[in-house]
Amino acid sequence: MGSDLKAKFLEVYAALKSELLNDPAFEWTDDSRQWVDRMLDYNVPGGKLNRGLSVIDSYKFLQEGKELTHDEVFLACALGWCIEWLQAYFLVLDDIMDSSHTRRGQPCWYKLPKVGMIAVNDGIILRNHIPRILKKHFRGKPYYVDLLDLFNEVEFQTASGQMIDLITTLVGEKDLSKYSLPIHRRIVQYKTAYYSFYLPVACALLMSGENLDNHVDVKNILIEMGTYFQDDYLDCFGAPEVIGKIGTDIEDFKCSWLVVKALELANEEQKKFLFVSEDNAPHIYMSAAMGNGMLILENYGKEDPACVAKVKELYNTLNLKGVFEDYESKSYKKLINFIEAHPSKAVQEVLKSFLGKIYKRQK
Ligand code: GPP
Ligand code: MG
Ligand code: MG
Ligand code: MG
Repeated sequence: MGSDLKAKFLEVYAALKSELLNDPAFEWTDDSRQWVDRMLDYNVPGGKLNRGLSVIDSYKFLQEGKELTHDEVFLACALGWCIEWLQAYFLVLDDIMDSSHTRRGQPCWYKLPKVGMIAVNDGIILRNHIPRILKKHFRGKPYYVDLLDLFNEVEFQTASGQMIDLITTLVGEKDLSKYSLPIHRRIVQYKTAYYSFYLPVACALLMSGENLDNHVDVKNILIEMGTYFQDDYLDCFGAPEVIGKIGTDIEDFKCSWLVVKALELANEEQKKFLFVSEDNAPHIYMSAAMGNGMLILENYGKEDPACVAKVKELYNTLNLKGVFEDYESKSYKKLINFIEAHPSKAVQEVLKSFLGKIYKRQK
C-alpha cells in the first residue's frame, strides 16, 4: 500500500467531513459544527485504516491492473471511509460497554470529561453519517440499493455479535464452563468478521458491478479468516504502546480465545472446580493441587491487577503464546488452501492480500 494512496485517502476524509459539517438537512451553529468536527477527528481517522484502504486495494485487484479513474479512486475511498465511520461508531459504544480506558493511544472518547454519555449520541451521529455519505455520492449508481442493504445487514450482524459477546459474559460469570470454542467462534464471527473482513471486499465487488449472491464462496473464506484471526491474543499479550489500547478482556470476564483455551487445557479434575450449584454460587472444592480451573475462577473477571496478573501467569504456564502461534500458522495454511482453490486469480489476489495484512500482526 503506497503512502500516496494513504495521502489520497486522507484527502477524501477531509472532503467528506466538510460535506457533513455543511449538511443542509441541519441548521448548524458554530458550537454544533465544532463539536462534530472534533468528534470526527478524534474517532474516525486515528486507526490503522486497514479496512478502509482494503476497499481500494480490493477494487484494484478486481479491475485486474486497469488504471483507475479519479472518480473511481474517490468512490472507492468514500466507501472505505464509510467502513471506518462504521467502525468508529462501534468502538465509541463498545468502549462504554466494556468500560475500556484507552483506544488508539488516547483515552476513549467517553472518558473525556466534557464528553461522558454524550458519546452515546455521538455514536448514533457517526452511524447516521454513513447513509448520508452514500446518498450524496452513490444515489445514482445501479448498485446503490445493494450498498445500503449491505451496510444494514452487516450492522445487524455486528450488533448481534456484540449482543452474544455481552450476554455470554453474563452467563459465564455464573458458569465458566459455558465458555467453549464454538461459542467463542460465533461471537467473533458476528462481532468482527462481517464488518472487518467481508464488508471491504463486498464494497469493492459491488463497485465492480458484481452481484454479491454470486460470491458466497468469497464471503465464506473471508468470514473464516476473520474468525481465525481475532485479536483476543493481542488484548492480553499485545504491547499497549503498539496496539493503542489496554486490554480489558480478563477484567470484563470475556469469553476470549485465551480463557477458552486455558479451560480446554486444564485437566479433567481441574474442570470439576468450575461447578455451579442450583443457587448459581460457584462451589469451589479444595484440592491439594489447586487446579488451573480454580485459579481462573478465583481470579478471572476481577478489576484487581493482582488477579489479572495471576490469570496471565496461568496463561504463560499453559504456554498459550505457543499454542496461539501454532494455531495461527495452521489457520494460515488452511486458508491459503481454500484461497488457492478459488477459480478467479483476481479474487485470489484480493484474499491473499487480506491474509498477508493480518498474519502475524502485532496490532
Ligand atoms: C469490538 O469487540 C466490538 C465491536 C466492534 C462491535 C460493537 C458493536 C456495536 C453495535 C456497538 P472488542 O470489544 O473485542 O474490541 P476491542 O478489544 O478493540 O475493544
Ligand atoms: Mg471492547
Ligand atoms: Mg466489546
Ligand atoms: Mg477484543
